[in-house]
Amino acid sequence: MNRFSQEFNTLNYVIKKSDDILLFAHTRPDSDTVGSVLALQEYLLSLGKKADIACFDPFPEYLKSLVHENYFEFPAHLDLKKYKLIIACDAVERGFEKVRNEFSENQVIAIIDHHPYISMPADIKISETTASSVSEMLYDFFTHIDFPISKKMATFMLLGILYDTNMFQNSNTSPKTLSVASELMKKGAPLTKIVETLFTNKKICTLKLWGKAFEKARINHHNGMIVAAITLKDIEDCEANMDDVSQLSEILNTVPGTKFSLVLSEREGGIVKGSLRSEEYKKVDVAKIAAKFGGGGHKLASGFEIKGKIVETKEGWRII
Ligand SMILES: [Mn+2]
Repeated sequence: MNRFSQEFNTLNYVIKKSDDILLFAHTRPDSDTVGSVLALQEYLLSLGKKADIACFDPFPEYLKSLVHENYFEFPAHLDLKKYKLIIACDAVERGFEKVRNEFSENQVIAIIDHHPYISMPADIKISETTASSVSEMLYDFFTHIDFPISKKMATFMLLGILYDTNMFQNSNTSPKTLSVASELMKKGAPLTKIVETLFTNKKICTLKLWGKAFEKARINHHNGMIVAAITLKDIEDCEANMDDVSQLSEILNTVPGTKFSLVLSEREGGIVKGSLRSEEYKKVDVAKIAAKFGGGGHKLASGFEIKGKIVETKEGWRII
């Protein structure tokens, strides 16, 4: 029995009763939010439902070799009132909170997330912090409702799991995560192709940007932090894009003798994003560090956003 049996039953009941359904992916979509909404969309389409996907940012370029259709719509281009059911998947407090209040009483809101402290109200709330990813939670959903998972759905869910566990290297990888991944492979999910898409197929622009970050990285021997900063100019100089920044904090966190990594990256609109990573044995709670800057996340993977821009000084970087 899954602990969400009741929520899964309710969600599936509402799905069956709704013709127009909206799926919501989080801002700066990662492969877990993408994999989740695509797997759900496949399921909904197979039931003959209309299912749109909304996101405040475009579909990630690097996933277009794996996914050839069903890209995202900007919320402003959709008539949000027409959907009977809205399902937000993964990091619902990144983007979905901006539209949450535009829905009325007679629309059903479901949220599926694995991030801690989800305070957003919803009619159906499925929140499991021990799950590796929302993709893993959806596997439970499809298994619970006894729906045969297609090769496409399996591919999307394995994509989310591999991304959120950093190829089974993060401590959110449980024995169950591995058995779910194994089941998804049995259903035809192409492990090697997904790994290539996510991790090993590195464009020269990505490597150049990483080279810049590695060259600039500094270790603070007092607190064990390894930090690097990426400016918008770095990204422009390397002809790279924001997707290329995402793996940096994971890689820096592998440097021996460090306790946690911090990657600061400038974003459009005068925002600096901080991305923090650590490992269980290093005994640092990076969610607490992120919280000091108004952010949040997991103990071993968290982030924050602050207004400003990055300036390099002799002592290190400053955000002004
Ligand atoms: Mn996730």
